[in-house]
Amino acid sequence: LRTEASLHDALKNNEFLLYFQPKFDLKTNKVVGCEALIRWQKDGRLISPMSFIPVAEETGIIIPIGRWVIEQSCKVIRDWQRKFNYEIPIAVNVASQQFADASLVPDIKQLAIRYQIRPELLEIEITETSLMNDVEQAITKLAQLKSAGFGIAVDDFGTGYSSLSYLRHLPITTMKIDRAFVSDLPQDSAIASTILMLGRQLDLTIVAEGIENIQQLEWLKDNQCEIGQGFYFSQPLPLAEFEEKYIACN
Ligand code: G
Ligand code: G
Ligand code: MN
Ligand code: NA
Repeated sequence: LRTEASLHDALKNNEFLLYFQPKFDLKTNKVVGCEALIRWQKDGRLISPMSFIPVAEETGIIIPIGRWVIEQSCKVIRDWQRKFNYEIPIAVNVASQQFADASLVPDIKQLAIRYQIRPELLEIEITETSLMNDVEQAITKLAQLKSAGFGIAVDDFGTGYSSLSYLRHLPITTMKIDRAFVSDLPQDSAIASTILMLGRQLDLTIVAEGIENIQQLEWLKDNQCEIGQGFYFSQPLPLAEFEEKYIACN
C-alpha cells in the first residue's frame, strides 16, 4: 500500500536504498560522476520510485525521504574517500516540494559539514518544471546553493516551458538533456542540437541522459556533448556493485 503511513514505516524500518548510475566523460570514457536513485525494498521486492514518489510528494513525506537521500549520499561520498581515497560527485534528485521547503538549503549545508565532504561532490538535480513554479524563489535558493559550492543540474531539460530569459538568470552549473530527445537521435536531432547550443552559450555542462545505443552516443560525441548517462553504459546499480565496478579499481 503506497500510503503516507507505509512510507513513514519504510523510513523508520530502513527499507529505502540507493542505486547508482554512472555518468561518463564522452571523450575519455572515464566515470565522472553518478546519479543516486532511490528504491524501496519491501517484502523482498524492489519498488520503483515511479510508484511511490508521487504519493510521497502529495503527502509531504517526500521531505524526510528526500533528506534521507541527501544524507545517505553524503555518507557514501565520505566512505569512498575513506575506503578508496577516491571521489566522484553524486547527484541527487530533489522533488519540487522538497525544493520549495525552507529547510532544504540549511539541511544540505549542515549535512556536508557533518560528513566533511566538499560541496562540489554533491550535485542537486531539479526538474525544469519545479524551477519554473516560482522563478524568484528558485533563483534565490539556487544562488545560495551555488555560492556554497554545490553543483546544480536542471533535470529533464526540454520538457518544461522555461523561457530563455529566465534560464539565463538561473544560477545553475549543468543541464541534462531529457532522454526523450536522446531517444530521437540520430534521426531527429533538432532539439538536442538546440539544447547543446544553448548550454554552450550559457557556459553550462551538458549531460545527455538515456543513451541506449552507439548511434545515439556517436551523434552526441560528434556534437560536443561532454557527459553521458544511460543503459548503453550501465543500468543503475546497487552500491556494492557500483563500488566494485567504478570506484574500487581507482
Ligand atoms: O531510477 P528510476 O528510473 O526508477 O527513477 C524513476 C523516477 O524517479 C525518475 O524520474 C527519477 O528522477 C525519480 N527518482 C529516483 N530517485 C529519486 C529520489 O531520490 N528523489 C526523487 N524526488 N525522485 C527520484
Ligand atoms: O527523471 P530522471 O532523469 O532523474 O530519471 C532517471 C531515471 O532514468 C532512472 O530511473 C533510470 O533508471 C532511468 N534511465 C537511466 N538510463 C536510462 C536509459 O538509458 N533508458 C531509459 N529508458 N531509462 C533510463
Ligand atoms: Mn535525475
Ligand atoms: Na532526467
